[in-house]
Amino acid sequence: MLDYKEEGLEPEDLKEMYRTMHLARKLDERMWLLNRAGKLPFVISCQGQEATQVGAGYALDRDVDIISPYYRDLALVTHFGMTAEETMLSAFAKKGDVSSGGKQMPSHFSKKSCNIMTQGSSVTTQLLHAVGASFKFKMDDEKRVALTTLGEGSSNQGDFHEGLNFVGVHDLPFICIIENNDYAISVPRELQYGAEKLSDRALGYGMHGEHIDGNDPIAVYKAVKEARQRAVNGEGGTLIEAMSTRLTAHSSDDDDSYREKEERETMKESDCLIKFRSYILEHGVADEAWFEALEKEAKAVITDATKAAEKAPYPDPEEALTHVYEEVQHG
Ligand SMILES: Cc1ncc(C[n+]2csc(CCOP(=O)(O)OP(=O)(O)O)c2C)c(N)n1
Repeated sequence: MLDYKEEGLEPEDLKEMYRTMHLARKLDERMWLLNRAGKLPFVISCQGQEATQVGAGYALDRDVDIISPYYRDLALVTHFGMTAEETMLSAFAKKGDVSSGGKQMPSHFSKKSCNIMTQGSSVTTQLLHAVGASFKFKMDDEKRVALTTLGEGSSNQGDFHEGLNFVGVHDLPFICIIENNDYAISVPRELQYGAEKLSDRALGYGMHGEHIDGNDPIAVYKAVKEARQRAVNGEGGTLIEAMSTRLTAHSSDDDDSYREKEERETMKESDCLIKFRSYILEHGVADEAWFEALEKEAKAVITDATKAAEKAPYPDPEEALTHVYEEVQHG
């Protein structure tokens, strides 16, 4: 892992980053348990990708920048202000769900007040939304950036190439992170693309490209901070390929049998949460007691959130068409 001091980070920054990564991991684990208990219909995980997500979020300015995430970005949206209760309300498809009032699939995050853009289920469409936002920022001469994320499989969609070409032509304040976790559902990366590194594509779009260790939150923080600086300086977009490890199967509807047992065992060694915990201990940033207190705090927050979401009402059938089409005033 990179040296946090060299990147201008303080011990308190590392603790805040770890706290968000940990909360997202524990929320995710709780949702899988609830799924297996038959209480939640569907879960799709951030587990293993928290370092990329929190490192990136931490380098942005939450007050002005916009994120256009994908379904695996629970840690990123948690950093941007999605609460544990809001995550649970969405997972239980309840009326109080901030993203869609319980009408979208879970993990289709959005929260306008926190600059989290809405998303559809077709992969890579979120990239175009971020391109549009960054085009607006440029036209209005605003010092803001739009950041989007996606999996490496999604980087083969037409939307990806069209969107990044547009960014390159107009030098937009835009950052794209490919969270490369090696699989698209169960398809390994050698069957998804012929390139050695997806970040090399940046050259063809006329923008800066970087290939980084996505399991190191400090490396991701550095890459995104520099990308943000270039963007607000008017130097255009950045394509970052963050090599990550997806610790779960694609979703609660899939199994992990496409991976060899050996691979499943070794991937635990690259678990970003465990690695970051060791780093924090080794650098004397926090002690065991701090981690224990954090564990208790997260457990209490998640239990309260789960209870509140379980008790909350479902949307009324009459609401099926609200927030879907523009509401027209008659008469
Ligand atoms: C346009 C489109 N095609 C196919 C799907 C079905 N689908 C959902 S997720 C997914 C795999 C995406 O893999 P990747 O982009 O690598 O992300 P990961 O889930 O591995 O993080 C597919 C094919 C979809 N949602 N949208």
